[in-house]
Amino acid sequence: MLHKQFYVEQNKLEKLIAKKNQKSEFYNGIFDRYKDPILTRDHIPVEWKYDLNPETNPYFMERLGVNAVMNSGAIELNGKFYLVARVEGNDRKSFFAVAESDTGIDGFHFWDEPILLPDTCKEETNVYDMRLTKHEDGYIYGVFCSESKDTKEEDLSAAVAAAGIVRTKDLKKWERLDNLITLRSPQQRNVVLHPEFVNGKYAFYTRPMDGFINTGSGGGIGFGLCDDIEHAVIEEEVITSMRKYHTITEAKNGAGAVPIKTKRGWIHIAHGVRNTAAGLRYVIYAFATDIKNPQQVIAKPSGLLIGPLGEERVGDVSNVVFTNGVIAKENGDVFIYYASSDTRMHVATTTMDKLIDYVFHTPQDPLRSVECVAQRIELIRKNQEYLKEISSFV
Ligand code: M1P
Repeated sequence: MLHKQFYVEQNKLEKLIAKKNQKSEFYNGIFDRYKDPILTRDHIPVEWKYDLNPETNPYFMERLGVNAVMNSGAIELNGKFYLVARVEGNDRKSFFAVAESDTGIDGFHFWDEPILLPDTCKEETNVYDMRLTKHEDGYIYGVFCSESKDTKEEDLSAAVAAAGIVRTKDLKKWERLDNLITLRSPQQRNVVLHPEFVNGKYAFYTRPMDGFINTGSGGGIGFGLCDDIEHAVIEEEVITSMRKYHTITEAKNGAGAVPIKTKRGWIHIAHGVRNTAAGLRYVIYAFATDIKNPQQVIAKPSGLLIGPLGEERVGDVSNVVFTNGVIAKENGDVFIYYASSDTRMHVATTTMDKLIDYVFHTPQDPLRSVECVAQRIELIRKNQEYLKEISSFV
């Protein structure tokens, strides 16, 4: 017989999954936010955490708790929304699990079991932050951070980050390929596979780093090509989107979701990091690159697109929003999946037309306070003129 608490927990889970999500009152004309997170540790199936047998678990205790559900890759398949979520156990190890929804804003529920990746990389300790690319070669690729202990350093927490690569056709059977090798960069995180061939080659956005935490001389988002995806090696890596002093990307600049193809160029939803007295602050921003030459930045609106707001500000790693998954539907609807404070998943919705307008018509960051004020005064004066003009018609 099942413990009576099983029914309580199962009921809570079913209610949570059935709860309809609603747009919040937040407004900026660019995207909508929603009242509820879409995926949290409370969405984890009961049988992933508890031993249901009263003989071996008489107190109905959690045996394998889950701490957080965050940074999720996203993909649309046959009209359904799928997230490959980063689930972090109470033991600090992350793993991947597929959750699906019919609407993209609510109803997300996990498949029966998390993904068990082929164990081909014995030194790997942790895996996280998968980006899902529907590539024109017919496969769905998952590129993620593969983390191992840095045995060359004495510091116990020293680690090495590399880009792991898997591929699938159905999100069920996963084939592990060799980790990406970048000849010029010792470490990589936030690597994204471009969905199309570039000059007949596989193209990656990279984020070279000197160390595990510090990007050091790693100047921002890089770009490189490789011939063989099964043994991917990037010989030449160029920095296409630099970090900049006193901007949202001063400390780190990393790719986020797989870029969206639009009539004006590739739109990238990425993350920028600055340092503060309270620690690193992560925000989401957007930019566009040329359709034929996806390493060339052609538009970069000023500042952040999504910053942590309200309850999003607090969590395991506070003051963080992070994205590694966007779904752009054929009808023009866009779903930006983002995690707040390394704790829970949210969605922001917009449309392709709005995103294009935002990216190509928001002014650029002039990089100095005095010029930012001049930019704002120009807007105010134009508005004053316009208000005068329309009031003369009344
Ligand atoms: O804790 C914030 C984020 O830190 C890392 O991102 P980055 O490599 O840009 O510093 C990642 O570990 C990410 O998972 C995490 O959300």
